[in-house]
Parts: sequence; structure tokens; C-alpha cells
Amino acid sequence: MEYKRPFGVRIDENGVIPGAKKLVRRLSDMRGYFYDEKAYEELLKEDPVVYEVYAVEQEEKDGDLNFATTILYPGKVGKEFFFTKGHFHAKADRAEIYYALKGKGGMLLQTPEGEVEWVPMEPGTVVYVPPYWAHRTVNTGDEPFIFLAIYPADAGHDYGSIKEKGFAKLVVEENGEVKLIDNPRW
Ligand code: M6P
Ligand code: ZN
Repeated sequence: MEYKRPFGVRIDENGVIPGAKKLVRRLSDMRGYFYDEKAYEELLKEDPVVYEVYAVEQEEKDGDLNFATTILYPGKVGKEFFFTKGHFHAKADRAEIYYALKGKGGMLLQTPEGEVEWVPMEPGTVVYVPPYWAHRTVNTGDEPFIFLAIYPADAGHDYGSIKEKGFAKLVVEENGEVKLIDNPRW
């Protein structure tokens, strides 16, 4: 049998994994995701980077694992905090683990029926994403929110329904506080 080789990598202080595949998501890559369309068009003139992902991925085989860091920048569209697109897994029963490294934020999770959970995250927080739950991370602070995710190599991403309707809750700032409010579009 031909064995794959083990390795170790060090995540640097900015959340970068050396040698990993880099993905950049700008605001223009997220049309339709934020509630306040006017604020979206306004900020689009600057088209800021919303987040970057450094992924170390294996072939999509049962039993193997991928891992990735995400650097989610601070910012808001209107009163809604910057977030990652969010997804179900293409193989919906695949779970995932997140480990917060830097900054402040949280995870929005949602079942296919629209039941929502919010899990606050700070450095050291481990979040268990159970099978079947869609997941999106949100930066509620004013510095980059950086975390590591570990997920089955065959999990895949299913963006479909989240892209259309979003999550049932929006994470917003109101009077200087972080609040979860109903998504009027849901
Ligand atoms: C984490 C993992 C990745 C995911 C990334 C960005 O690093 O869950 O699989 O791609 O976050 O999230 P999204 O794909 O929803 O934009
Ligand atoms: Zn995932």
C-alpha cells in the first residue's frame, strides 16, 4: 500500500497557512447576501475584501480530512456585520469543527427547517457543527476574526438555499450592541 505522508504546518499570526490554496471573497462576490441593498451598492464602490480562506484539501474521499483557516475582516453593510457566505454540506450529514484563533465573532447555524442557533466565539472557542446544520461565521468585532475549520474531505459545499433566502436571523449592531433580529426576507 502506498501511504500518504504526514505533515505539520504552522498557522502564522495573520491566519495564513503557508502553501495552502488561497481564496479571496470580496463584497462583489457576495451580491444578494446582505439585507441592506442600498448600503451594499454604496460600499461596493470600495469593494472591500470580506474574507480570505487558506485551505489544505485532500481528494474527496470518505475518511480523509480537510482543514482551512478563514480571515474574516471587520466591517458592516448597513447595520449587518460582515459574514461568510455560509453553506450546508453537499453530503449533508457531514459534521465540522471550528476553532477560534483571533478576534471576536460567532457562528450562525440553521437546520433545513429554519431553526437557528448562535454560538459566540472568541480565541480558544471550539464549535461543533453537527450533521445537517448550515453554518455561517460573523465578525462582530473591530479586528480580523480568524479561525480554523476541520471538515471531512468528502463534505463538499452546498450554497444553494442560503444564497436564495439567507439565514432566518440577521446579526446586526443596534445602539452599540450585537443583536440577532428576524430576517424580513426569510
Ligand atoms: C471555513 C470552512 C470552509 C469554508 C470557509 C468559508 O474555512 O467551513 O469549508 O469554505 O469557512 O465559508 P463559505 O464557504 O461558507 O464561504
Ligand atoms: Zn462547512
